[in-house]
Amino acid sequence: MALTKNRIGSDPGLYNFENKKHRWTVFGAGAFASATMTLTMLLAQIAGLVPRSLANILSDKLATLFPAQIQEFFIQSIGPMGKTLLFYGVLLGQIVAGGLLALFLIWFVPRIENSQMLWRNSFILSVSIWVVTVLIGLPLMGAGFVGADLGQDQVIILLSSFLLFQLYGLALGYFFLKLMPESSEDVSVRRAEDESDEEIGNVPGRRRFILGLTAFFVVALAAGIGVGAFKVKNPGYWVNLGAGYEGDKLKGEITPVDTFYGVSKNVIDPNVNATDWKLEINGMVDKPIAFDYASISKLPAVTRTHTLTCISNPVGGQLIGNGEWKGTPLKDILAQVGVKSGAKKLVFTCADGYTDSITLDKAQDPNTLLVWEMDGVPLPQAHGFPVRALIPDIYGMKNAKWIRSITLINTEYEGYWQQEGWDNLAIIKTESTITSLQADEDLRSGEPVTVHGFAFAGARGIKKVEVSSDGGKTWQEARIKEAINQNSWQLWQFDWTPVGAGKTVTLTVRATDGTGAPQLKDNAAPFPSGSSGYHSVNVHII
Ligand SMILES: Nc1nc2c(c(=O)[nH]1)N[C@H]1C(S)=C(S)[C@@H](COP(=O)(O)O)O[C@H]1N2
Ligand SMILES: [Mo]
Repeated sequence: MALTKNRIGSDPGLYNFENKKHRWTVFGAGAFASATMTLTMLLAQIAGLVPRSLANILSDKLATLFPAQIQEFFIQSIGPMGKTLLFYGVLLGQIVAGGLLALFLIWFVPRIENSQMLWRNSFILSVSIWVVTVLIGLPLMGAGFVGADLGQDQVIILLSSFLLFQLYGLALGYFFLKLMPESSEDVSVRRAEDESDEEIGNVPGRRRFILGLTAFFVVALAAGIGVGAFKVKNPGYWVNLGAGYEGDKLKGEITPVDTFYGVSKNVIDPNVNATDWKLEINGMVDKPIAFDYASISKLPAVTRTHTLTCISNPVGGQLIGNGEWKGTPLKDILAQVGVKSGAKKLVFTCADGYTDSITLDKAQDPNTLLVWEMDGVPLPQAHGFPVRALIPDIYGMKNAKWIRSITLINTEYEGYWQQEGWDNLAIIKTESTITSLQADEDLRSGEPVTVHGFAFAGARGIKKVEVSSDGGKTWQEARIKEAINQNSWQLWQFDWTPVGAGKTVTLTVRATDGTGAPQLKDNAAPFPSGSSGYHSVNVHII
């Protein structure tokens, strides 16, 4: 006889756990309590009440424990899924941990005399796990002592995690009372005397309650994750392929916003509220300044096309897009704050905890912008609302989104991806891609086709694009369309008449950048400095 109201000596305790039989019930109460907390956490995040949660911080940290090559393998193979799966794993782990903590509690306090004692112990447990999380968990997750490295998020994360753990404690007490075979004193006394545990455990209402609750949490958590994925237009995916491709066809010179590729380290991107947001420019400056949304969007603005591409983009890949952005040159803001002599780098710190740096030289480039509009609309959440950076000639990685501060420093700096071994200069390599032909497409012998594509060499521009239809023995020049802007890709066309029905032909493209340097021929994987090699497509002549 165990969990039921039971007479032990003369003291009728509410629960006594000396019988180990009901461990599953105890575990279940803890898991349900944790599921309640997890669901609330997810909803608070989707609603934008909290920018990130401990689950995000933990899954980010876990991801970094994989060697960079393995991370790269996951990005290339299951790109959109890798980080999402990891995050789900953390949520599941959080629910299991809630169950284990309930077992820990009854191991520690094997007899609970009355409901006051139950609530008191749940409270002590929830405060203790918060204290342990803050003092030990956060530093282990790389968030610093008491979350010191969480920047502006420190207070909200400490507070929200405290409240969430309290919710766990309350829910634990509730589910204990609900799931124990009986909580009403009279009934349980009688049952303890008259019936076996099995019969009590089989009370039909209890089984229905457990099944119903399990179904509720499965559905609600799945819905929460689903809504989160939709609401943050970049579906929270690690990588959202886009590049203005439809199938393999490039849609146009300017990539529509809804097909613009997206890359973020987050499963759920930060939902920044423009009214509380501010951007601080600080560090080695004469007059630190903070902009709010209204004041930054009133600064003198320029509109520029600028191609963004990810350092993870494989040869011929879709992590590239050309946007029309509106914002202000960073150098004008630097002139306003006054850069102290000796400053070497600028560090961007973002609402999702992401950081990266650029050199002061790059920051002074007239084409380095802080932007708040993309293709005529306010910067979409997925692309960094309210403000992101655009850095000419440098891979997307350093084009920080959701920026909250820009700090001038006189040392080297390694940002989020550099700590994983990615290149800290990240200069865009010259690339050229065939976009109008599908792999293994059939083309009629003797019928002329126009092959299309783009070429991009960062700020260096494109001097020449050539196409080969004989495996690189001979090359013919393609026509290049003039760039809209120095930092935008260039479209090219090549007229070609396939001949010889039955043959398979490989079309290959290569470009020469504005300085006369040829595109690198040797294949390189994206890690650590960006991919290289020629893009080619096989077609069948019929
Ligand atoms: N704050 C923040 N900025 C970020 C990232 C991020 O995860 N967090 N990802 C970077 C990477 S790797 C790339 S390629 C670009 C992608 O920008 P896009 O999603 O607007 O295309 O954003 C960069 N800026
Ligand atoms: Mo990227």
